[in-house]
This record gives sequence, structure tokens and C-alpha cells, in this order.
Amino acid sequence: MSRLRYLTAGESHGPGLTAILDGCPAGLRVDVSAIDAELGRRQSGYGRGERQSIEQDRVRVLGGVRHGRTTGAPLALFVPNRDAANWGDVLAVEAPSAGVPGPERVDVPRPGHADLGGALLYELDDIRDVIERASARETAAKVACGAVVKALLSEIGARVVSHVVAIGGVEATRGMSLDDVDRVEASPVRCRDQGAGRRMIAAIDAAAEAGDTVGGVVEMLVFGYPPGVGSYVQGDLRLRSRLARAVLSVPAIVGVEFGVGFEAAARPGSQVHDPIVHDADEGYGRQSNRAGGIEGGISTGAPIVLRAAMKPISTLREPLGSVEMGTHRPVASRFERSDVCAVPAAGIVLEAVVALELADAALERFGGATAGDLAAAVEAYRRRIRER
Ligand code: EPS
Repeated sequence: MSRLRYLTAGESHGPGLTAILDGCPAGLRVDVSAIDAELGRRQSGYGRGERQSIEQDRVRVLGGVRHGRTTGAPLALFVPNRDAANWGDVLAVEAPSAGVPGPERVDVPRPGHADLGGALLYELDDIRDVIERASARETAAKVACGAVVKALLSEIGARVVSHVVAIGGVEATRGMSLDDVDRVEASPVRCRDQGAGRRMIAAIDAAAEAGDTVGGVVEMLVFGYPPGVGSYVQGDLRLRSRLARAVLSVPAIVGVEFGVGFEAAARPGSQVHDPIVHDADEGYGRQSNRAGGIEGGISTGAPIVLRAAMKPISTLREPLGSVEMGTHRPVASRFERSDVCAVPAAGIVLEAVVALELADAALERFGGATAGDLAAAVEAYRRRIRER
């Protein structure tokens, strides 16, 4: 049973994005500037579009926090859209008055976007409704929730980090430690390897020049996550199935792999599995971490390692073919202001959804009305298995 859950609402060019984060234990420190810092990280990265120069995302906490601590009540978080001021009545809640023409309708769906599927599903005459909610702008709300639970994970000694390991076919070395975090954050493409980072930037420039877009791969690592979370007894309790679902909930993510990942399919078992060892002080461990910190659906205590593949942004300056809805006339797709590459930003969103899923799984496993309860239960379990 899920304990921690969140919902978001809001449109890309409406007044703002709202998130409700329910099930957060009481007594957790909430630092508004830390949430804003995460929102700022999401806005950055080489290859982003003009929208990011309009926004300067800041959260308003509208509920669930008092004097810097969660109260146990649902948190209500609001991230205003500064750009809303430039959109006039396009997103108005009220219908236009009789005789007043409404905003221009969007009737050409962009390939790869939710445009066509959404217009057909919801029987819409104007694709604008789809564009507004399917926009990756929504991920700001996810990041705000993720920032709150990152503090909860820190109470149990866990930290989620990420870096970019591929953009537009340029690959960088996988794997990072906490010592690499500053180097990753200093890179415009969030790449640990400076040479590969420069080639990634060149790939983004070339795509921009050609009116095209590029995707890539983000690697996430979770250090210090407690062992014993998740289970093999039902498929939906497996920690990998939970994380895969969370990762694939991020727009444009088309694949996920754990540990050695897809390479495991080609290797013999002896080069995939991790030998078990025992240390008098530390208890059980593994000699290697090819499994990526999860075996049998249960966290092992080793770093959780997963990668997500992001497809290129669907809006192309040099558009693919489409069809005008209504007339069925073949036309070139529309161009709407967008990013050339959002892989570095996706890393921040992926950190957030992974943090939310892992915090939920830990709460389900260890319980806790307060953050202190949770930390004490995790410590008791760590002690129990060390002594076995
Ligand atoms: C985004 C906001 C959007 C886009 C982009 C990401 O703002 P706007 O539509 O006003 O330019 O820049 O959205 C997409 C790439 C997409 O496919 O929806 C953001 O804040 O992340």
C-alpha cells in the first residue's frame, strides 16, 4: 500500500503548477530555498529553449509546513508561471463572451507529441488543451515534491544523484561517486567527462543548426539507501518494477535499465551476478554491484544504479509531415517554441521521481508518523541484519 503520493495540476501557460504531496511524515525539515535550488537546476542545461529565460521558478508552500517543519498534513506546493502574463486570455477559465472570437485554434498535431492522441481521446477541437497539460513544464511540480522527499531520504542516510552519460550518440563513461557531484553540476550538459561534454555540446549545436533535436541517457545513482526495501512476493512490490514505472512517468523517457542493464542479456551469468561476502563488522555484502543494488526485487544496501533513455524532443524546427485535423489535408507540422535538448534537465526530474518512489517504498517498509520514527526503524533493521 502506497503511503506517500503526489498529484500535480496546472497548464504550461496558465497561472502555475500545483502539487499535493500527501503522506509525508511530520517533523521533516523543509527548506524553501532548497526546493527553489532544485527548481533552478531543472531550468538549466545546454540546449534549453527561450521559456527558461522567462521563468525563474520559485515555490510557494501553501499547506502542510509550519515553522520550517512538516506537520503530517498534505503539502500544497505552487510554482507560478511568469509566462502566463504573456498569454492573455488564451488559457482563460471563462468561455469568451458571446460574439467575441476565442483564441486561434491549433489543428495540426506534431508527430511524437501527445497532440493527436489527446485530441482524439478527449474529442477536442483545439490541440492547445493537449499541448498545455502534456508540456514538460509540469515536471517543475514533480521536482518541487522531489525536493521535499530528498530531505526525508537524507534522514535515513540516502542521496540520489544523476549525470548525463549520452547525448545525440556521444557517450561518456558510466559510474560516478559523490566526489563527482560538483564537477557534474558545473558542466552545462551535466557530464562528468569534460571532453565528452564538449562533444555533446557540439552535437546539440549541430542539431539546432539543422532544425532538429537530440535525446540521450541519464544515469542515476542512489547512495546509502537501506537494504531490505521491496519484495519478490508480488510483482508490483519489486523495487525495480516500482522504479521503472516512476522513471517511465517522466515525459519523453522511452527506456530504463538497472545495473549492467541490457548488457546482461549478452553476458554469461558468471559476469552478471555479484559474489556474496561477509564481514564481521558490516555483515553481508557483495563483491561487485553489477545488479545495481537490487536483487529479487529487494534493495541490497549497495548503490542503486539505473539509467533512463530519453527520446529527442518532438517539436522540430524543420518539421515532419502531419495532417490538418478537420480537412485531413497533408501539411508540414507546426513549430512551437521548444528545446533542442532537455536531457540535462531530465536528470533533475528523474532524481525527483526516483526520490519520491524510494521514499514511498521506505515508508511502506519501515513506517513512521515522524521522520524520526522512520530513521529509527531503518537503523533497527540495519542492526538486525548486521548481526545475522
Ligand atoms: C518546458 C516548458 C515549455 C517548453 C518545454 C519544456 O515551455 P514553452 O512551451 O512555453 O516553450 O519549453 O516543453 C517541451 C519541450 C515539451 O515538449 O512540452 C519546461 O519548463 O520544462
